[in-house]
Amino acid sequence: MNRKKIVGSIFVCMLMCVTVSTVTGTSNIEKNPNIIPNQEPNVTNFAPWTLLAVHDIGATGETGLNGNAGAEFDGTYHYSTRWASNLIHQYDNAGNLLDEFSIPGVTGLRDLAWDGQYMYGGAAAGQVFKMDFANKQLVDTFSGAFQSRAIAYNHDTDEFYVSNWGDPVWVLDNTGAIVNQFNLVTTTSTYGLAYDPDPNGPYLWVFDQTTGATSTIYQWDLTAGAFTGTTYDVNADVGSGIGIAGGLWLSPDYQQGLMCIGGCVQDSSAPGVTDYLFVYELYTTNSPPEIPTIDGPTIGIAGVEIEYTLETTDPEDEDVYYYVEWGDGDNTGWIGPYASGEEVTVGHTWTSPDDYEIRAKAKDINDAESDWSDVIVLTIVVTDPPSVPDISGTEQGKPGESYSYYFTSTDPDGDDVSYFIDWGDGSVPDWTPYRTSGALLKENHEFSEQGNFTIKAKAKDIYNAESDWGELEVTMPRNRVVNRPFLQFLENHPNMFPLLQRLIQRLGLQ
Ligand SMILES: [Ca+2]
Ligand SMILES: [Ca+2]
Ligand SMILES: [Ca+2]
Repeated sequence: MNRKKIVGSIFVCMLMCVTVSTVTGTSNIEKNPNIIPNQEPNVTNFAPWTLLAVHDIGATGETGLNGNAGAEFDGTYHYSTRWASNLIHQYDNAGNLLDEFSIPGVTGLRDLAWDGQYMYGGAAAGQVFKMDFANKQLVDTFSGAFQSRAIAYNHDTDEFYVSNWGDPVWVLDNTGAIVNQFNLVTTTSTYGLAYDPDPNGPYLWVFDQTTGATSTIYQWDLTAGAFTGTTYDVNADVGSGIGIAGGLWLSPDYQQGLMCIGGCVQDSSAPGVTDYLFVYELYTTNSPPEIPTIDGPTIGIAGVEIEYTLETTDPEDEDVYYYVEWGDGDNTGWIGPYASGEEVTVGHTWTSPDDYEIRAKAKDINDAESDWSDVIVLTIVVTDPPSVPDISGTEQGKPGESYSYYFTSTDPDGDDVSYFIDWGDGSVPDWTPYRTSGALLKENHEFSEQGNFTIKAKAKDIYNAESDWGELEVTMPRNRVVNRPFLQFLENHPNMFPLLQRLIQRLGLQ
């Protein structure tokens, strides 16, 4: 991987920035004033960090001003905060500025964190603001004996990590109460934090300004409580090469199948240079299948198999397995694999009357598992099926004429009944609406062809208990319009066309 691969015109722009920059004076850079002077961390870049995007959001870019520091991505939009103001900026995925706004009661935001609904951040002080960016409202403020410049949200534990320069990393619960803290020790200028649920971790990524590596991302192993040695120098790819760390985020939603890490490089240490948002591919992810749908009856009878259909899709289109709990202590185990999107039918038989909760989940061939589906409550009853339908009506008729037929079935439990009528002539059979047990059902039917037909009907009650088939044989002998004068001619000349006459007799036309 070529980590120096930079995209199109941005590369040209950055080259220009480098050539025009001279390191004189600062404007609104927020550099850690407490950097340990002689600390030179050993920075080792590792492949493959592929740079996916760089967006100029500073003096020469979208906002037109430097001082942009915090950063976050909510799955749809990028955000940056301007630390010495109350300004928040929203961008699309192409880095275009969409909105500039403020939230009443909030100023001086640095790094941000996103919990899937709310945005969190602090002003390098003992508060974390819980904000609704969509409605531009302050929802809550957590206060405590911590300092929140850098912030990350751990969605696995519903906790926050906050820190400020070389302070400890404080672990806050979802009310802002401190539940733990630890020291990063070797880095002393933390500006951005991001949580990484990597199964090999979990990790906390630290974006730090420590001297000699002023824009470097470090990987901290939360289980081991130590840096892993994995680092990345963003200055190698982004901006003038003299930028300093800002906010940091991590998201599986920037690009399907990828865990991406992004942030803001504050690059305002020299006139003419600017601030950047950046995004790197961190590693590939595998998403679980969608929560499966399960469809089928909510009522049934003991001892008769009931069928349900399952369906899901996998974001990577991988084959999937299903697991169904039947609510009676039985389950299907993992069944499959099936193609993503293929409808699968499974059946089960319950032995005793009760209510049963049925639910299903799915996993892909790489063991990424969905959550459980909604529950179907199945009521199992004991009931007898309706009687075999009695069928009556015209047994001899003509094709093309409509005749009435009558069906009756009685359910011993008095349950309503539905009839499944097969006319035997190739027309598509179907269940009728439910009607009172024993009530006469009248259906009109027309046989379009000549012949003998078997009308068949079965009945079911509201619990799907089915009767055997009832039958009625009918015959539709003839109804032909024929050329009478021609027949009469043949009759009058019996010896003229003997073969033809015999044939006509055979066909029953005469
Ligand atoms: Ca963050
Ligand atoms: Ca998958
Ligand atoms: Ca019944």
